[in-house]
Amino acid sequence: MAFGKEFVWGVAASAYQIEGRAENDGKGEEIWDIFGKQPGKIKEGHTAEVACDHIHRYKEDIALMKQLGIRAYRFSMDWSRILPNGIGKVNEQGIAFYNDLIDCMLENEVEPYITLYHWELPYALYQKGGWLNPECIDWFGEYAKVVATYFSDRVTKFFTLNEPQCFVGLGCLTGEHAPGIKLPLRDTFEMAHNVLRANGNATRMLREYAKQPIEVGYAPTCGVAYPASSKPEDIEAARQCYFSCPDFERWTWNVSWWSDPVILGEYPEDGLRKYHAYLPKITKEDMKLIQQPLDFLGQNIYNGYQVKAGENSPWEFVNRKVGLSKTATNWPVTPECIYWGMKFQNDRYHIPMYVTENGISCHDTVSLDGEVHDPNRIDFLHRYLLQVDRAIQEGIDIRGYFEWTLLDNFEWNCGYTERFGMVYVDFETQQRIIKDSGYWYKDVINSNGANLIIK
Ligand code: GCO
Repeated sequence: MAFGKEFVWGVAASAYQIEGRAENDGKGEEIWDIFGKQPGKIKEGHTAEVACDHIHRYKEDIALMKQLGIRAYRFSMDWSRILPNGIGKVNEQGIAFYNDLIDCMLENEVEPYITLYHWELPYALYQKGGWLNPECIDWFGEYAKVVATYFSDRVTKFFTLNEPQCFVGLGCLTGEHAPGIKLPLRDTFEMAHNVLRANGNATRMLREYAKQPIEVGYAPTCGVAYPASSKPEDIEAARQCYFSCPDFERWTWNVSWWSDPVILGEYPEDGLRKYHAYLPKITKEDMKLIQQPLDFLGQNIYNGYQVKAGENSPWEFVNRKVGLSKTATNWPVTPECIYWGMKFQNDRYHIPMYVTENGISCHDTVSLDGEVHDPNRIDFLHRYLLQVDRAIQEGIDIRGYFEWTLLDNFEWNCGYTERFGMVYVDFETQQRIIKDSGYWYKDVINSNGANLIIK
């Protein structure tokens, strides 16, 4: 196995999905609170009022990480817990919670990786137009300044945004996620441009107000186009498809539109042509603000789709083989996609990377023996990690792997109907039960991947 001794073995989670509320915690409302109150938006009417009660149980949860030998925790801070109105007055209770959480991690030798924004938009800012209001550039910068001011004395790794593809696309183009609106196409492109500028400003503010040298990255996602064969023409077809700009109805499911400006300093040519009629004014100053240097790029990779060189087109989609393994969320199990995704990203951006999310929802249950046996999750992670190792063996600079996720939690509009955790949560009692995959991941970490070798 090629995992170096510095390789980071972590888990990822997000504030809204696990924290819940505490009495008079001073936290402001956010878009998911309001969205969840609308009938039919969240499966079975579930809400995140309690979630995993992490706000009260974080010491127990960090102790679980320690027990499993987990070395790093990519978690998000809830913007509305720190700045209840999004800007202005800081909520001291929110600061105290995250101070305690970080101190608890450090005491348990778990390195904190902070994500500033994992979809927790303060409702007060949404009422001012949210990401569609260009003032979001200053709002996000102010929030980043507060986080750097209070936490960068102990935290040196930061991610700015999690998956703009989702919070712009699902939130404001198709409306399946909060705030659940369907904006005119033109507005979604303006929003995306604001988001990228806000990302640049937050990156700049983190660095300016950090108490010590820090590293900053960002964590986009997307399904991965990967080749149907090892033929060079199929590989090139997959690469082209992966970085292409999709048609309008699903345009945000896009790799290059969200990463080229940040890393290469310009929007992809084919997107500028295709989306021309819907684009906002884009200035040189905008592009300079967007292209703040990053120390690493995160990638949330779950699955992909096969393409081959087309007869009369650059690529053709290849039908999935009949009976392909699926997860409980009905996502395909496509381990090769993580190799090809990291390879293609490396070839284009030449930047250190982390797998910032990878995991699987399974039909987990507590068996008669009181344990939670999840062989499908173990097999899934094993196959994907072998592909991560394959990429590292080819010299791709992958710094670490954050498994999604430690605890079964609030899976957005699916509520608690999906279980992604390595630790089972009984949502009636909040009891945690480490699943077989949690103990397996402990062996992966302890052996630095040596136990992945198939004898
Ligand atoms: C995402 C989000 C996570 C999800 C996880 C499982 O990638 O959609 O970052 O919050 O819960 O990916 O869907």
